[in-house]
Amino acid sequence: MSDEDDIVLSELDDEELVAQMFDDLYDGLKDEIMEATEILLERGWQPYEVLTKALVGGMTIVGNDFRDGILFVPEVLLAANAMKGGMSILKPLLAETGAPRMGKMVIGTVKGDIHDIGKNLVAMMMEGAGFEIVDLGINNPVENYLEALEREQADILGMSALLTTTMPYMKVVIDTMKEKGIRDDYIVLVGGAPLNEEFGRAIGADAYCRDAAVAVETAKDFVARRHNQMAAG
Ligand code: B1M
Repeated sequence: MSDEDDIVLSELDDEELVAQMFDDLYDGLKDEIMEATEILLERGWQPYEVLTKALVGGMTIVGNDFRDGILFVPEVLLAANAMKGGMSILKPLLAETGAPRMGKMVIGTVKGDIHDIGKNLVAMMMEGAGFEIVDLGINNPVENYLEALEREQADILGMSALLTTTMPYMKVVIDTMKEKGIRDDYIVLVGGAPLNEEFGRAIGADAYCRDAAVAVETAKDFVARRHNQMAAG
């Protein structure tokens, strides 16, 4: 039996428990994360505190190591899955307490493209960082994006493309938004392996995001800027 097996989560003090949750998230241990989430709530932690201090805190470490090439896709998917376990407990409570949300993002892979692993990772990491996600799945024509942005009153549009043949479709979506006079109502973030910053600029996106961690940081930056602009104006 390893030392890990001997740890009784309920016997740890708050600080130790949060540190243990960081480790357990990193190792993708969903049951442990769910148990620890329940324990913190029983101890009187607010759902939003558990989300930000324990789950998002742990996921930030995962995101950084993913960005730096220390963790790889399978591990990140496991960590994201463990996080989802904790989130499933917090979600109804957060809705009740009306905790502040970071913003809402509509995300989908563009028309003609069925790659969704990267998009799913972005969605999970964004959710972990406190964003509300509306996932449109794969193979989305422009109408899907526009309809969802309006219906959901979203703040951010995220588009993913993995093929050189489908990435130009992102420009079709942005150009249509311009034609309809709604382009500046949304923060538009794009990503996918064949893209780069120059492409993002050329098609009129607000930013190209190299990976899921960058997507989270970029979204946070843009939302903060928006809030500041609104406060100033
Ligand atoms: Co395909 N595929 N594939 N494929 N596939 C690639 C993309 C390819 C580069 C492989 C190769 O030839 N070396 C190549 C594209 C070549 C090109 O266009 N220049 C290719 C091809 C050709 C094809 C088919 C055409 C093959 C065929 O049928 N002849 C076909 C296309 C089908 C279609 O879409 N219409 C096809 C099909 C498939 C599978 C179905 C088998 C499978 C997809 C399964 C799935 O997604 N459910 C698949 C896979 C797995 C790949 C590779 C091997 C891996 C992609 C992946 O999941 N990476 C890929 C080769 C490669 O990229 N090395 C390849 C892991 C993922 C975590 O990374 O998606 O880059 P990524 O996401 C990152 C970032 O890019 C960023 O964050 C993510 C996380 O860090 N990001 C965003 C992504 N989206 C974002 C959105 C954002 C922000 C950031 O919004 C804000």
